[in-house]
Amino acid sequence: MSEYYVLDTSTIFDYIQGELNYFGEDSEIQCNEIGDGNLNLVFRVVDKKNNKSIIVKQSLPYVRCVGEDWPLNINRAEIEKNILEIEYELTDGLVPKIYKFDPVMYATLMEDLSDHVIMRTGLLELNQYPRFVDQITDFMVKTLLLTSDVVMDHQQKKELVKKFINPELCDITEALVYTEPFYNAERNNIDDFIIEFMEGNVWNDNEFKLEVAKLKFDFMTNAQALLHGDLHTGSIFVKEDSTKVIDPEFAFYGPISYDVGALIANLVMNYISTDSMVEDEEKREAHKEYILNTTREVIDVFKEKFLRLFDETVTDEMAKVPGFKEWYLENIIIDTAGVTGCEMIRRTVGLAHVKDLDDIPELDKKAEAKKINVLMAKEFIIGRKEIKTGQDFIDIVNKFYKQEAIA
Ligand code: SR1
Ligand code: MG
Repeated sequence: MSEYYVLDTSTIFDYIQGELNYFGEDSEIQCNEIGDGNLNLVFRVVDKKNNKSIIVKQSLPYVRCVGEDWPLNINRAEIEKNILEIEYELTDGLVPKIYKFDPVMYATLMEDLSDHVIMRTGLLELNQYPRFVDQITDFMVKTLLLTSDVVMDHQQKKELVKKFINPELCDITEALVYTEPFYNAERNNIDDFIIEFMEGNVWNDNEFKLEVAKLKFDFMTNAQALLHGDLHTGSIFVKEDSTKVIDPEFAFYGPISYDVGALIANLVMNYISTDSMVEDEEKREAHKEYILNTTREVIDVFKEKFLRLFDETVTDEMAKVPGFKEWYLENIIIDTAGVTGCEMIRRTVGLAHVKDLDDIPELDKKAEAKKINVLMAKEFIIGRKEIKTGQDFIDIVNKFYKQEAIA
């Protein structure tokens, strides 16, 4: 291709054949646009006869969920391709395999993972994933620790910092996660029932906002490791025995806590949603218990593997000083609690919400769930210095479910 154009279901088959000649002459093709994210087009093309399929992801020159009024650098497709290759290597395939990247069309042709489901959807259907904790902690520990100054040659690491400078996507996070939800910003997506509550509990609480400001500046200035940058349950594909992480277009060198905290927040929001939405008591309590155990284990197994891999791979002389690795990890967990809170608040009142909370059908229950979500988020942020273990995370969740409903 010599010029960029926006793909659609009528052009996608010829495009794939032109790039890869992927399908045979006898194929029976079905094409669908399956993207439900906020930014890009995603096509799934299947040859039903020969049981063969492929995914094509193309960047648009604007934010898909808003439209052409919000232009966005299409080069994010190349950042995503570059990081997927690194993550594939580091994690032995916990991300999709890339077949080809097209720098003119800003399109990536890659492995189809449709035998998996998006984790957010799977959790909302009350499914459980027995290999998830082991695989996602492997993903996080390997991608994060192995790209940090603890392990990498410092000059090579700085080359990666340069390569993965991602100003436009970081700007989105700085605005949508760390700024706009903390005042009555125009771009916020706020239910009427929560405006007064936000004024009373967040927007006028300067002591609390000071803690958020500290976390924001950590996000902007702490080039600790090569992050995924958007590791919520909508960026993870799962099935019974497999976990695959997708969509790392927000990747850049930032604080490790940003990836871990995004994941924990989305697990916690699923817990809150389950409590409000699932009527069958047995199913509801079983799923809530599964989510709490998963949350606890993600933190504890992450810590355990982090310390082990640290010992096996550390190269920096000063990082070998006794006590350093425990100090380093303790700060990551503290900030993980802070990020957990920020992600929970932005998914309640910021521009981009989550189905877990928005799909609660009864208005009263939705309002109560969103208020609990905000108050719990505040606890994660304000109390973060005391949060050191998986149990500390779930103690905060439990605290809210032992008290009476919030008016
Ligand atoms: C305009 S982009 C909104 C959100 O979608 C992405 O998945 C990121 O989470 C971003 O904050
Ligand atoms: Mg995404």
